[in-house]
Amino acid sequence: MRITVYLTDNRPEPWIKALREALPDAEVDVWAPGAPQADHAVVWAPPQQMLDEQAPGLKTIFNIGAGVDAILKLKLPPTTQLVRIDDGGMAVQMAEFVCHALVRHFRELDYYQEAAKDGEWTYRRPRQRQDFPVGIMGMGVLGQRVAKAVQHFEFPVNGWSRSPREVEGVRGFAGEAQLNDFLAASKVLVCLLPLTPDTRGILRHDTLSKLQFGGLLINVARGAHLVEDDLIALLDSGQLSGATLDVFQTEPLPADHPFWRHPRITVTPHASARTLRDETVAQIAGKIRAMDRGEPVAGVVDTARGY
Ligand code: NDP
Ligand code: OXD
Repeated sequence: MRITVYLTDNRPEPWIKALREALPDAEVDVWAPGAPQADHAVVWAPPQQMLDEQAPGLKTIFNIGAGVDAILKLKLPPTTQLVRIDDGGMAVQMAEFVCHALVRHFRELDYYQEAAKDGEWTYRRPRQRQDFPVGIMGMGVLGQRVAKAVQHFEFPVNGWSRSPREVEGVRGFAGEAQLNDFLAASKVLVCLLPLTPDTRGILRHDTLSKLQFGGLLINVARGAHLVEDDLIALLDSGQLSGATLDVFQTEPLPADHPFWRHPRITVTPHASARTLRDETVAQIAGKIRAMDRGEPVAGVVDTARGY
């Protein structure tokens, strides 16, 4: 078995070493033009040339992230399966990140931090968590893990997905028809949708303004879900009271972008859930072994659906 590796923004050597250790029978090498035909490719943002050259015999493309929007911009070999990382240690990171943003906002920790700078011993009136229902857009692998974590803090949780999903303790909404009801039932909005033609620009004035007044946006999915100017207008009018943004239309976020300096926006550098090499390699190796046994694997992308 041969595996070819191409990882934009990652040093390939540690990945190749880890893949060789996990799959001792495999020949694993970095891809370069003219590389021999491989059975599987392990990639992040590969060049089109790699996919074209490898197309004839390539069985699987393993994308080392959960989101496949970038690779779906390329022309994929028609007979090759695209498999994404499902969880791989990202779900717990996402749960930590979202809970941190939520609790920081709900408990007004920024207020206390500012007061402490001046040595001020001062209280805010306690808020009711019932007044802060959390709406999670995208109830997949990550959204469900986030819902579970948020429930531990006893916030009401709403979930929105494409098809109806029953998740314990979560009020479920599905499809376009229930989007407005979902938004109206939520004050904190967490975006964990894949980026597809249906979800691009979904965080815009007319959707965000349906949230309960003074809401918080946490976008940890993709920058292109958000219409950036609409967010600034809603924050400046007070309709929204804050936003924690981990993903942006342009990454890295340009130094002169207004988000950096907006008093009610927190920026993190696409760091809410990092790809973890050991977990990812173990998952890929497990999937290759399962496929060799003829078993189905999780995370196979429906390219027509876009996720
Ligand atoms: P999944 O594929 O497991 O879940 C996607 C969810 O979105 C599903 O519940 C799906 O509905 C729902 N969905 C898709 N399209 C629509 C639609 N048009 N309307 C309503 N709901 C829709 O993905 P993951 O949970 O693994 O990951 C989600 C995204 O998080 C990734 O695509 C990626 O962009 C982002 N991400 C960001 C990271 C970061 O560091 N910031 C790290 C990792 C991922 P249904 O259940 O009906 O299929
Ligand atoms: C991913 C990401 O999709 O890191 O995995 O954004």
